[in-house]
Amino acid sequence: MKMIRLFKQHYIRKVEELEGVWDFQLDGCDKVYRLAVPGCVEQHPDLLKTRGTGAYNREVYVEQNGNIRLEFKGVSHTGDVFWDGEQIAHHYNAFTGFSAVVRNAKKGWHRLEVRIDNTFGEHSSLHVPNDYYTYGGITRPVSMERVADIYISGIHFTPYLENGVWMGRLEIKIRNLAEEPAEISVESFLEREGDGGVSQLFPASGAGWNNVKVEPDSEIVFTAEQEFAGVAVWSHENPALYLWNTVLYVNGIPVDDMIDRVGFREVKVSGKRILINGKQIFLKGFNRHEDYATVGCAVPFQLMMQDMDLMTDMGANAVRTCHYPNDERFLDLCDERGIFVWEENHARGFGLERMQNPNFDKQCKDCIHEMIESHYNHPSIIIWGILNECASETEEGREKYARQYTQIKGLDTSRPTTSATCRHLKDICLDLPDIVSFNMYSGWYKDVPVEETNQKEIDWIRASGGDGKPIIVSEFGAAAIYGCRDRARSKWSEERQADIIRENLEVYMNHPDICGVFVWQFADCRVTEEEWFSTRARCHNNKGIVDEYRRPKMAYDVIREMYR
Ligand code: ADA
Repeated sequence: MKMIRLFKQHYIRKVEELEGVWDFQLDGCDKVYRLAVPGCVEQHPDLLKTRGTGAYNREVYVEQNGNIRLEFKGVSHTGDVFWDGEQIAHHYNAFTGFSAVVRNAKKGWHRLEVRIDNTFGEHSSLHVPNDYYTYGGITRPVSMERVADIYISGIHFTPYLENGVWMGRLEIKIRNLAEEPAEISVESFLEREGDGGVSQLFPASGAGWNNVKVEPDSEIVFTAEQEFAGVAVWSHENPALYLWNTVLYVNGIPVDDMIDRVGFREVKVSGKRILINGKQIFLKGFNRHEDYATVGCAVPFQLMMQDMDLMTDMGANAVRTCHYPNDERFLDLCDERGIFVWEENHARGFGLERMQNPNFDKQCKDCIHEMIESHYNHPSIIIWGILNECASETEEGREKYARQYTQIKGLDTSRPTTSATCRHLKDICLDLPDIVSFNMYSGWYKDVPVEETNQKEIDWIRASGGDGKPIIVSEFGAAAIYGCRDRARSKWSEERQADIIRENLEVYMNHPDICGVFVWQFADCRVTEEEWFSTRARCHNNKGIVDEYRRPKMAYDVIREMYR
């Protein structure tokens, strides 16, 4: 399955996907493996528990002299890229992409090496032993592009309503690699997939996008506010998408292009409600890890599709990308299916000590920047989340939460923020986000009554900085081992999980202060064996509504009944 996105992003720019079989060697081992890319090294029977470093290698053919741009959608969890032996990129974090440009590559064969590292240690503050597994590998797609000296390096689209008329703010970033200045023009237009009706945008109003001089070795941004009268709106019920096509001309010659998919929708927080295009929504969601039996986190598109079909079959309208930025193809699916997305940066369960890792602040900052830079245009993303269950009960932790929320607002003012807390009755950060979210396992970790526990939590939220804000129950649920049936409905049976899910949903879906729920979790996922996670049965987090092979447990039908 050759696919980087669910639609074609370039007609002028030549793109080749480097999907296939690459050589792989673990450091210190002579054996050369032939591994699939994208893929996890753990997929190979010799490499099931790889926690180490190694190198992927392959030859690539450059068809003509010119600049080569390599894009890696995800290398887990640290990648170092070499072109003919020379390092051209370093990147930490499996869940955000990165790219590198090789200037003036010569026609012919070249050697591409990707060194990977999925070890734990001080160098890695976000990939740590956890209640999900960190694999090794080139786990998301890789592409090789031919770019001119001047090319489009990014396009952002912000839809908004002005006096009832749809507007769009367009930002088009152009990079000039050359040593001399150039004169360029940019043209942009929007079209509905399939119906070819094109609304010519620029240079309709001569918006100053013609014959602009770009200095050598620089990057400039073209911006414009454009009216879009009569467009179809993106919503859960009717997720209308548009292809936004931008073409770059140098001396009148089209030299590059970039297409992204956008949707006209507006997200607002109004009092205790979340509004999409002015209409209140109630989020009926799942927490979904990128993890699947046998393929690890390198979930192929067909299986993403199956996950989407199962979640929508259960009546979900939302998904939370716990606990890291997701594969763009899954986000493309959410755009197409009208599924609301809470996307969050990479963090799960860091106490203050882990937040004090000297790499933590920068690795979070990079992750947030890369997540928003690359996922900005997805209409399905309606909330940016950070720092799941981190040290939000401490002053030092609060400084980090505040810094990250500020960073997000600096990158995107069009979406509300939140964070899932478990610092019950002692969180000191609830005044910072637009939406307050909490994780609560009434009936599983604690046999406490759902209703009273929930009301106590909400009363405390209202009195601790969260007054007047929307509230989301970002996690609730229970574990069950697939196939474990018990008329006594004891813990770990499918019956008990179904009972706990029902009892929780009956409270959360009927509380006036709650505007959304996310079941923990969609599917069972593998966890690391270090630390307390080794107490997890089968070294899996077994709270899935389906198991790791997507086989439904009894709770599937309870959610299907209640979400629909
Ligand atoms: C936490 C955490 C999840 C998962 C869950 C559980 O809320 O956010 O990642 O670990 O608990 O299963 O206990």
